[in-house]
Amino acid sequence: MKSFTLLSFSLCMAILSFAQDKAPIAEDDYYEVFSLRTDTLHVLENDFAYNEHPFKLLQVLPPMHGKIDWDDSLIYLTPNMHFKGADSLKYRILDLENNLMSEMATIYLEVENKSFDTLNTNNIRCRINACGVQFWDMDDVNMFEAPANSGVNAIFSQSLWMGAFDQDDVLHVAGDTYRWGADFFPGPKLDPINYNSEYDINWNRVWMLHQSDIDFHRSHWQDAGYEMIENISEWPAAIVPSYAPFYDMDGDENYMPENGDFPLIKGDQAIYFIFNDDRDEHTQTDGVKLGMEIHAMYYAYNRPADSTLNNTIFASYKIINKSENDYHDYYIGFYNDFDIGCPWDDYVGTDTILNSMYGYNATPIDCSNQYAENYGSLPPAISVTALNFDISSTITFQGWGLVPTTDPQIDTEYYNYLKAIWRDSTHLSYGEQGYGGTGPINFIYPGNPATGAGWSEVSENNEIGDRRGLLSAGPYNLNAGESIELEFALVFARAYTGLNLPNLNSVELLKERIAEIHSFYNESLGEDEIQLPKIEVEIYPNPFSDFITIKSEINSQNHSYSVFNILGEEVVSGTVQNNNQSQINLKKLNKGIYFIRVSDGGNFVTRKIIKN
Ligand SMILES: [Ca+2]
Ligand SMILES: [Ca+2]
Ligand SMILES: [Ca+2]
Ligand SMILES: [Ca+2]
Repeated sequence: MKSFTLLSFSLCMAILSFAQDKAPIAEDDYYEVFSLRTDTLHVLENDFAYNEHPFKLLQVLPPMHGKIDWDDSLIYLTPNMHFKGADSLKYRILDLENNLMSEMATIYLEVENKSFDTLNTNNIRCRINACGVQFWDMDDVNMFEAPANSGVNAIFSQSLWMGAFDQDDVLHVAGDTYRWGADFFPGPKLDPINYNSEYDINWNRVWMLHQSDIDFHRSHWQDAGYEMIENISEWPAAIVPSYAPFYDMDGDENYMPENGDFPLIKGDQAIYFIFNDDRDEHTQTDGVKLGMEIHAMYYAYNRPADSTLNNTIFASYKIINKSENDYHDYYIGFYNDFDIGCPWDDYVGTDTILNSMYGYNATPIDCSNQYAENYGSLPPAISVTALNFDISSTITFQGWGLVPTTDPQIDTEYYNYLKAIWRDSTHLSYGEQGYGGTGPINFIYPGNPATGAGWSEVSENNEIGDRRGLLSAGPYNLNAGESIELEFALVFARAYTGLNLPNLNSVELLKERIAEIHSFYNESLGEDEIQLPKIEVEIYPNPFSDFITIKSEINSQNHSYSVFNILGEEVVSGTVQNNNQSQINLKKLNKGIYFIRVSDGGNFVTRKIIKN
């Protein structure tokens, strides 16, 4: 937090003598503040009243994105959880002797906030939030922009739902929609004694990394003067190793990036965060807490030549049961508010073969709307595609209309929807809009809208409108301490050609792309495993006293070694003469920690060594 005087005080002093009944002067102020942190604003320090009259705060108008409290001389400001950027508040002061008040002064704020960041490495640009509700700012603006920088969005929001029975058959439910209430909170599940404002500030955070940031760290961590970026030095594994995946270069099971350890991410760019359903009571579903901690990563590939990968966002959710309960009939759902540009003319569907629920425009030309940019004559389609699990049900419900098919109000209704059961406990059924149809079914609109085969919104000629949907998986058993990892993709397709109506051409292209994403995912399983140098080296003894031996199978003219101190300065180097086993004299080094790098001219390995 910084503040400075905008107008010279001495100039004001010069005109003091003319002013028996002049109003006091409140000068503008400037502060850098931080989301959720309460700062004291000493705004009167650059203000004055004439003739050294005493003065006090008279009126304070709050900022757009924060809460305030104030007394005669100080303002206490707490910026909102989800806002970042410029904001301002206003105040005036009162001369306590002549009772005149000042003009309004402005306090300009720059609000810093690490609770969200943007995936922007390919044709989709989206906002990722630490609290678990994705793509919108919890206020009015959403970002799942496709194509990137077009100003047009394909999804409004996404959030996690879950429900299960414990060993005593008590139902536990968590689920967010639009943050009217909240069931999920940023941060790990801890002993409640640790849930305080400091925890809230520290964990209201995401970590964004490019693979290139990590590559840079891997090749420069030993360089003198190297300063690693904050998201590498403060990767959550630095707090608790199990909080985030990392490569343990020195094998000590702790995340020490200064020793060459590095974060493990998927894709070319990733945003990582931790959230839980334990921090507070559930005010969205009113459900009983499950005690889950979720480690989530959204990631993307920058592949301009591959229009499928370049139009896909991936997500990975590792859900850890940190409670003492053994859960059964555990269902997990992803709630998606598809908004294909203009939200008032959309449809949804399910493709059970492709493990996907998708949204598409009901009409060949996207509607226009004062709030949202539209896609015009070539509306796209977008899916949520389960990658490493089978979907067990899909359903859509509305904010209005036939009561049993509207938004859930209480925990049992959220749990019903996770199992494709309406609010009144009747099951989703085949035909019309899935209520009162011809027999129970687990998936809504599984027909093909492009060909007209089966049950779809096109076959029913449904009224167009705003659509959202829930894609669920289960039932699972999840005992205390166990975890489950679910991965899905958000696949986007906008067809520019085709034999059908443009909106349905996009559905067909979407299905082709989903199939490609399934192949990519299945083929690349394991391929994302970190590519470590392929040279095998043994270095011993370690700790050592005077000599160390390098043993390897390298047959190269350029087989060399370098020894670095903990400041990254090279202290010894040379070529390895005998390729199989070479003893190096390190008598001249002081006792302490060093790193030895052995290279074959291309690859290298680095090991920590200790001189006793
Ligand atoms: Ca001031
Ligand atoms: Ca380590
Ligand atoms: Ca639309
Ligand atoms: Ca919608």
